[in-house]
Amino acid sequence: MIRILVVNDVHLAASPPMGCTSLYPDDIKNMLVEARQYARDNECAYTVFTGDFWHSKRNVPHGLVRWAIDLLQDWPGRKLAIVGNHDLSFNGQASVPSQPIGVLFQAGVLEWLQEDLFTIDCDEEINDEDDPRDTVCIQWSPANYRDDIDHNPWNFGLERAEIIPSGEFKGRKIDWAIKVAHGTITVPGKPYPFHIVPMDTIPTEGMDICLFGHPHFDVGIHDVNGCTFACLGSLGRTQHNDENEHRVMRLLQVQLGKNEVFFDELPLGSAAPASELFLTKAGVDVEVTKSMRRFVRSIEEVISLEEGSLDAVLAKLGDGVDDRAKRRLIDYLDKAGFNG
Ligand SMILES: [Mn+2]
Repeated sequence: MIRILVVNDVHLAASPPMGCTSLYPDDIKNMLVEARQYARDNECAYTVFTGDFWHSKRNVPHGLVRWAIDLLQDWPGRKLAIVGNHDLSFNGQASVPSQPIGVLFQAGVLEWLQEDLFTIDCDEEINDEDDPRDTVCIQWSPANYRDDIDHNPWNFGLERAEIIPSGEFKGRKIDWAIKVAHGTITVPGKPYPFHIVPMDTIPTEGMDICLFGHPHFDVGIHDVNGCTFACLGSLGRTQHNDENEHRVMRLLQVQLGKNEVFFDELPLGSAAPASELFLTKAGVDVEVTKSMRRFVRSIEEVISLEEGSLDAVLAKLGDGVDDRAKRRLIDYLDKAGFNG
C-alpha cells in the first residue's frame, strides 16, 4: 500500500494565541515531531499539509523558521503543501515568496502544489518491479486558499486526467484523483451564517478523495456522491472553545492500493491535555454598566458564530463594508490574537 499522512492547519507559532498558555509553541512542535515519527515508522511516501502551516502572518522568528526547515529536512517521503489564509498576507498568493511558508518552499523542504501533479509509486508489498499492474498512480489537484474560495463549490472539484499526460510515465492510467484543499467544506444539511461549501454541492465526478483543512474542528470522514471527504481538524488548537476542550487529537493516514483504500486515524499521544493548554478565566468583579452591555451586545451580534474565525466574522459583516475598513479590522483582530 502507498501511505499518505495528512496534517491539517499546523498553526506553528512562537507565541501562544489568545486563550492558550505558554505551552502552545511546544505543543505544536511535539505533535509535528510525532507526526514525523509516524511518517518514518509507517514509511509514508507522502505527507500532505493542507494549509495554515504558520499561525501568524508576521513577526515569525528566524529561529522558528530554521526549526521548521530542520524538521522537514529529516522527514521522509515527499511533502506536498498548499497555502492557507494564515500563510498569506493581504496580497494573497502573490505574497508567498515573502512569507515564512515561501521560505520553506525555497529551502526545498516542502513542495508547493500549485497545479495538478501526477505521481507514480510501486507497491512493494506486491512486487518490487516497476510493473504497471502493481503501481499506484495518483493525480493531486490543489485548491490553495484565496478570499473567494468558498463562494463557489466548483473551486473544490477537479478535472480528472484519465492518463498521465506527459513525462516518463506518460500514458499510465490514473488510479486515484485526490483534491487537496483549504476551504470551508462542511457536512451536508448543516447551515452556517457565513460562506460554506457543503460536500454535496461540490462536483465530485472523477474525484475519489478530498483532503481538506481550514475548519479547525473535527469534520470527520464522509462518503458523499462517490467521493470521500476527510478533515480530522487542525493540529493547532488556537482557540479556547468547547470543541478544543474535548478534542481527541489524531492524524489521518490514507493507504492506497491499486483498487482499495483505507482511512486510518493515528492518535497523537504528545498532544498537551486541554487543562494545560488553555488559560482558564478567573472570575473578576467588574461593575457592568448599561453602555458596556450595549457595546458587548453589538460585538456579539457580529461574532456570534459557531466557529469564531476571522473569516467568519468578515463574511458576516457582508459586502456593504468598505474593503479598507475590513483590512483595518483584520489588522486589529490579528494583532489582538483573534485569528483562529
Ligand atoms: Mn487554520
